[in-house]
Amino acid sequence: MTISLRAMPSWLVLVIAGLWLAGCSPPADEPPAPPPAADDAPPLPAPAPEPAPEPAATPAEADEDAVEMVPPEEAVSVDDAGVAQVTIGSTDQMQFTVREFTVEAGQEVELTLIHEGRLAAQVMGHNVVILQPGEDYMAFGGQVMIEGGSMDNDYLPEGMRDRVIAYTRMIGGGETDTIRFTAPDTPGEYPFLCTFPGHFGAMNGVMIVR
Ligand SMILES: [Cu+2]
Repeated sequence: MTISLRAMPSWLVLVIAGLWLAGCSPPADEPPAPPPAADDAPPLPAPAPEPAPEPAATPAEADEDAVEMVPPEEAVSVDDAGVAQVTIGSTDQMQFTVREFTVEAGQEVELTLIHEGRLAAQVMGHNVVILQPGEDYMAFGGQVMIEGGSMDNDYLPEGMRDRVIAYTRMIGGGETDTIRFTAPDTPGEYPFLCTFPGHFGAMNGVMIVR
């Protein structure tokens, strides 16, 4: 365009200049273009990760903490020599697997205590102490500490042993102890317990002699 500015009125020059400026440069007060949405937009909720498939609980896992109890009628087997074989499990959950078993009066008994747990005897020791009839396992268990029970005497103080029919030693996780004794000639109910401090409330049972 070859228009001489001199030929135009000065107001027209200003108008043309204004239009030219308006077309070429953005007005100063125009808000800046929004930044790319990725930086500034409210974060979209992250897509939920695929839920990991729940491992199917096998019966063994589901019952991991449950103690497999042995019913009284299955707790004793008599071997070829006529000896009553009794196996009592014990656990880190402070439980016996056998709470009742029956032997004949005067029968030879071989009793095995198994500690099925992992904890040491100092923290989760177990024994089986079978008491004379008429003894109360709660009273007996409570008296053990008063009479000087300790790991050194298997929590069975010397002064209390005449109230006992038979007893195992105090064992820890993975250990076993087997004792052999003759069942009393007198039929009756003979309480048993673990004498580790605080265990007798949960760890007790009865040997029935018939
Ligand atoms: Cu115990």
